[in-house]
Amino acid sequence: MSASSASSDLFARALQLIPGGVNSPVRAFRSVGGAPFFTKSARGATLTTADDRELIDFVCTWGPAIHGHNHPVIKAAIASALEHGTSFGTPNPYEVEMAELIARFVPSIQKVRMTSSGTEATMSAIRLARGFTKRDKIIKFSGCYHGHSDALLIKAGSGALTHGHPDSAGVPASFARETIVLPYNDRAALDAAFAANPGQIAGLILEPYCGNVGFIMPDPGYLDYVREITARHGAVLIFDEVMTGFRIARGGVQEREKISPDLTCLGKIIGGGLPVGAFGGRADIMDHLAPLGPVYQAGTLSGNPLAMAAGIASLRLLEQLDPYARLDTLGRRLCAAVASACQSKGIPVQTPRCGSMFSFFFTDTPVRDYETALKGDAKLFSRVFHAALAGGVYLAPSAYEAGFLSTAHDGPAIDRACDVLAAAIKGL
Ligand code: KE4
Repeated sequence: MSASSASSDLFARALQLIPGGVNSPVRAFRSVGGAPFFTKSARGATLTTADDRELIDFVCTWGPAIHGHNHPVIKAAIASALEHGTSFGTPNPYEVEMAELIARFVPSIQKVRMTSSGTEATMSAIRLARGFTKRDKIIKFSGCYHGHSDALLIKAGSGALTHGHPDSAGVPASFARETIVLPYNDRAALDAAFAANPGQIAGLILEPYCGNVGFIMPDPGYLDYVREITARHGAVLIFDEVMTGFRIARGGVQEREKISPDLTCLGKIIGGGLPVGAFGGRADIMDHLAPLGPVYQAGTLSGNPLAMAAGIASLRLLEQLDPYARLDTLGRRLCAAVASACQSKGIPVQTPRCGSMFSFFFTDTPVRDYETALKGDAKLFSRVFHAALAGGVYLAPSAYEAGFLSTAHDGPAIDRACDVLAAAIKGL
């Protein structure tokens, strides 16, 4: 679908002053082709574009909108906080309530520090792991994306993979040398890395369920092995749950898998749609952070009262509604509709999913890591993307992203989306 006049006019203006016309690369539609639409409002499961098109949204602003867009309870919480101001630069009551909620939802988090993005959270967690262990090397995994800090933009997923630059320019070789990149779901590679770097690995960071190379889940026992080998070698285990936190389960993947990492990175849902990130975990590690310890980390808007109020409302709604079974039913319906339509067309497809997080890989090879994810037919994905968009359904504009559902997708939205996606595939 080419953007119609309003969006295309906005895009033309944006291109004059904003690189690629976007403030985050994956929004640019470069891997699926065509020009992006602009959104002027959002409510529930729906985006309203600048062209007055209504789209059923399966990006959910990349995860935060688990209750749907502009939820009245979250909106009211922001409005109430706004009465008292937007930013104080001092501690505020909301930060305390957020810290208590996070600690209650995620028991492995004994202490937590707020940031304003997921990137800041993971960047800070890496620095903390290095400061705590006095070691330099970090292990990450191909296709995992942890935001755009230098140490982690190596064989990264999400927009880096989408645009074919998993290793970003501008990262000095000396930095990259300290990052060891391993294949996900490969125990032998873990053994080899620790054997080759005895006493040098400060930490290991991974998306416990990968959401930035499409959606990939771990082999049975893999995460237990990661936990065991990092403990054995004194490396800090960091779960990047920026995307999966509070989405896969109330306590994230670590609750579902019953594994306690040393540190956890969070974001998205805990901001209720406002800028946010957080990292937390073992108190003996977190107490190395300034002002207590030698690892410096800071942020003007960390713990911002509006973001905290929105996040608190979002977490409290999760506690009140416990929507996970409902989200799982919705996700199952959507993936079944796609799988059935593909089967009727003789198109091979994988539809990996956990609850309300999913993706579609057009391949008959089971996808279990970066290499097998690349076997998916990205061109076919683009055709499905545009056919769905023409029908009023907005999927993530990349074969290397996860899709998301919200509680607002229940009812007419999921019915229509299943019909549109089935028709899109059958019409290929
Ligand atoms: P932010 O800095 O974008 O708030 O968070 C970075 C980040 C860290 N860790 C994980 C697991 C993430 O998924 C992300 C960001 N996710 C992408 C979506 N793939 C954000 C969308 C974008 O880059 O525009």
